Amino acid sequence: MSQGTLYIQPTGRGLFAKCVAKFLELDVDIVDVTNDLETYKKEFPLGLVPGFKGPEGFQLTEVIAIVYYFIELKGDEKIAATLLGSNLEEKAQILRTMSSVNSDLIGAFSPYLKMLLGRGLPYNKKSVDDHKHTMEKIFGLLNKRLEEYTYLATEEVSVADLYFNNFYAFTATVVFGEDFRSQYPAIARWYKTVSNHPVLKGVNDSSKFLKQSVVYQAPKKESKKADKPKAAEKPKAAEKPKVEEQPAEPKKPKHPLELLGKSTFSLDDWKRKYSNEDTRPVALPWFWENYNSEEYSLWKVDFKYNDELTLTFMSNNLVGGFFNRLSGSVKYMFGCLVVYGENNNNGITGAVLVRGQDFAPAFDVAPDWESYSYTKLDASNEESKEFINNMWAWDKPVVVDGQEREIVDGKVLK
Ligand SMILES: N[C@@H](CCC(=O)N[C@@H](CS)C(=O)NCC(=O)O)C(=O)O
Repeated sequence: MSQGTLYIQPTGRGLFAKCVAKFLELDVDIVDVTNDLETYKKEFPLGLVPGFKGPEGFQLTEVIAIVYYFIELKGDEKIAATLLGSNLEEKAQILRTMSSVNSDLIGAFSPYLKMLLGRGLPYNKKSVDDHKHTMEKIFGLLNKRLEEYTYLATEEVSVADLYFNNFYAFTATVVFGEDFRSQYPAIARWYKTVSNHPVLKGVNDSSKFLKQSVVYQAPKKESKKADKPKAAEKPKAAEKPKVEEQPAEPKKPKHPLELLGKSTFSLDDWKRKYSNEDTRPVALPWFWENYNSEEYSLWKVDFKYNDELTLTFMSNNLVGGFFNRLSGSVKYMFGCLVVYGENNNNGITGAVLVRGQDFAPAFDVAPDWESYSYTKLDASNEESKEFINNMWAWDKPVVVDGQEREIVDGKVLK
């Protein structure tokens, strides 16, 4: 019988809990909740991952509790003594290091990352500097420990080494470049040794570590004379963190597209078809039979700054945020944006149906709408039609710059 279900996102803490479960060869089912946090929250109201559900209603959150539980659950005294400590003092030192990394260090890193990348928290220089300072202090202490000892808490690789090792790789992949890491040479040395431990072997790829640390780029000043400067003058998505997580609100009481009146093509019927019927065999043929190109236009939508994207789940979250901010216009729109590629080499593209012949009145309710480019698609052109079908069915690789790229994720705007 399965020993339970571990709910994760495929990076950071979730990834770590999964690696421990695998190493211990536990019979635990792994569920990635990235795309369905709402269902996850029904059972884990804080919505924080990882979470664990064991037999008979036993439930855990908190990564430390989960990995400790897994290690004890294995029932192998030798493994438990090595990973969790073999006497009172060792046990306490390991727990202390785990706790400090998880709360002090990651507690500073998490808002730092969000502010720096403009993903979810407004940029605040003082706060970013404070968080960086906290992290430098902790990195400094850990580095000092590793100048004198081989491992962080005991004389062997403990769970604290493994946990910090995995976190270190994450920071090195998303923000901290060689310039930051080289300040802590003992940690860099230790990283190489510990990343070969069976729990982590092959999990993180140091060839993906950044050379240069990511720095925040202040938004460019907007042109004074126009309320809506041209796309080229607009700041990039990552430079507009202040508006990143604000919900979209229609600026005027009436949406401008309301003026176009009621259409003969029923967008609601289409959304129902799309949601309830098989996409290729039923929904798409219905769409092309009923679509009215005078009432609605079709757009290829591309994120302009694909080279700034890092982890695919973060790209997908970016799309989710964009769609949330489009909520003021969603009754005039339908579409899908997909994420193609892999971590540190991915992009966002898609196809969107919009009431009227212009994309702007629908999209401009989202403060970050100019981070995307919009190309009108001609529904009488077979190639365009094929692109739209592929984006909405999202079951085949997408061709980008002549290359086939796998679609890894996506979101529906409806
Ligand atoms: N204290 C919790 C924190 C878990 C946590 O913050 N997880 C992140 C992912 S690593 C998360 O779920 N973030 C989503 C959110 O903050 O809503 C633990 O250590 O397990």
